[in-house]
Parts: sequence; C-alpha cells; structure tokens
Amino acid sequence: MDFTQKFSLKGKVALVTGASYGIGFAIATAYAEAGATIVFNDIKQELVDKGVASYKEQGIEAHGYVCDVTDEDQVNAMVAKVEEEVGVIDILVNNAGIIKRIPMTEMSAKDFRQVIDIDLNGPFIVSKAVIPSMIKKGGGKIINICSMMSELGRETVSAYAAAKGGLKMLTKNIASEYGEFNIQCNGIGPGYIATPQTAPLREKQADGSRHPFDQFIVAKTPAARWGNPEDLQGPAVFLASEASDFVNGLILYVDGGILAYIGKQP
Ligand code: NAP
Ligand code: GCO
Repeated sequence: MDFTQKFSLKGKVALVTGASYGIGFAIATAYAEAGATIVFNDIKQELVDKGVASYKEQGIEAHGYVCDVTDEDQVNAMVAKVEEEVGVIDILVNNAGIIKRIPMTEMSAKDFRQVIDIDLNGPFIVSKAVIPSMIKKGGGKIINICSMMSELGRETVSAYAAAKGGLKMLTKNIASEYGEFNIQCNGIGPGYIATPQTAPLREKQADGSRHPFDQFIVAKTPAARWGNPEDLQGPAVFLASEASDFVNGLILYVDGGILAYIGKQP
C-alpha cells in the first residue's frame, strides 16, 4: 500500500472555524491540497466573501458561511445547512479565537467573559453540533487550536490562558467521551505565529528597532524565529487524517521548541 495515502483527506468535508485568513486559512488550504472539501465561517459577510475570494485565488472552491461560534442557534443552523449543501462534516477545526491583552486587575468581567465565550464556549458549541452526525457516519476528527497559553501564563493574557487551558482539557474530555465512536479529538498548540493576532507584538518601534516582545520571543524559541501559519499545515493534516486514527487526546505543540527551553543564560 502507498503509505502516503494515510495522509490523504480525499472525499472528506472539513469545517475550519474563523478561517477567512490567518492560521485557519493556512490549515484549510492544506486540507484542500490533501483532497478535502473546505467549509469555513466568519462573523461578517464581507469577511466570508473576502475569504471565498482568497480561497479562489488558491484554486479552492470553499463554502463560506456567516456564523458566530458563540451563538448555538447560528451554529446549529450552519451545521444543518452544511450537511444539506455540502455533506456531513468529517473534520472540524475549532480555530476561531480572540485575545484581549489587559492586566487582569484592569480587565472587566465582560471582556474576560467574551474571550472565554469565543475561545472555549465556541469550540464546545461547534463540537456538540457536529459530533452526532460524526457518530452516525462512523467517526470523525476534531482538532482544537490551543496555545502556549494552554501550558504557560504571562502578563495581560489571563482570560486567554484560562480559555486555552480549558480548551486543552475539553480536547481530552471529548477524546475520552467519544473515542469509542471512532472520533479522535486532539489539539494543536501553536507557538508564536506571525498573523494579525500577534501583529501588535511584532510592530516596529518609533526608532525602527524591533518590538521588545519580538526580540524576547525569538530569544525564547530554540528555532530562533516566529512561526508561520504554514508551519502548522503538516501537523494539522496528520491529525485530520487516517494516519492519526490511534492518536486521541494529544495536544501537539508546534512551537519551535519554546516549551522545551529554559532560556539562554544572560
Ligand atoms: P486571527 O488572525 O485573529 O484570526 C482569528 C479568526 O477567528 C478571524 O477570522 C476572526 O474573524 C475569527 N473569529 C473571531 N471571533 C469569532 C466568532 N465569534 N465566530 C467566528 N469567527 C470568529 O487569529 P490567528 O492568529 O489566525 O489565530 C487563530 C487561532 O489560533 C486562534 O484560536 C488563536 O487563539 C490561536 N493561536 C494563535 C497563535 C498565534 O501566535 N497567532 C498562537 C497560538 C494559538 P474576524 O476577523 O471576523 O474577527
Ligand atoms: C500573546 C500571544 C500568544 C499567542 C499564542 C501563543 O499575547 O502572548 O498572542 O498568546 O497568540 O497563543 O501560543
């Protein structure tokens, strides 16, 4: 048998949430290249339209839907529409997410709740919506986009770390509860990736020097660079494919070695 066929996604329907651009877009384009039909959502029609156009530029006929992952009615309606118009979802990537960088004691409960709602409740709502059809179909793959902050804290990201830590455990619980139905649920923990979400951390300073955080992260990363969304494509295809059918409840950190490294002696 051609072993590489185990990494094929031919004939599969993949929903990647919040995938008009950024990490979700990179993962979806890799899935399309591996043979999957791409479905994605965003909260604004204009972004869905932009996303469809971006996929088209890559030669991909993606199906875009307006849906806020925190709204259970919208999610259930979207999943029903996808099943009718495209097919049962075989692969779900819970990618949609936000971050608010505010010192905890200055953060409103409203802001804290919004991050938890999108980054943790969203994946719960969307997973709950797709699992019944996955069970009927004989199995499926769920990949949750976790974070370094699923393991580490830092100043100003209390809500995000709480959400991503919770998402790590939701991943393990879905794996535990639905493994017997041939559903594998795993996470990807990206390191620091160059996307719009981290752009503020890489902004050039007034004097043209690199942002202090940019310098900090490069020093903390054994690979000595920021990650690119494309660095996540191989791990994402692996976790969506038959090649990972006995992998369940894993958080696969794709971080250039940050979590392994104590840091250079000053
Ligand atoms: P991004 O560039 O900010 O993109 C986030 C996407 O999620 C956008 O398309 C956004 O749509 C969408 N979204 C936000 N709220 C939503 C909602 N309620 N319903 C549906 N879609 C929603 O972020 P990214 O860097 O690509 O990150 C993607 C995922 O990876 C996130 O979960 C993030 O936490 C995680 N992550 C990122 C990094 C990194 O270094 N970049 C590292 C680890 C983990 P709008 O444009 O309409 O807001
Ligand atoms: C931050 C960054 C990180 C990254 C990512 C790291 O402010 O520390 O935004 O949280 O987004 O989650 O894995």
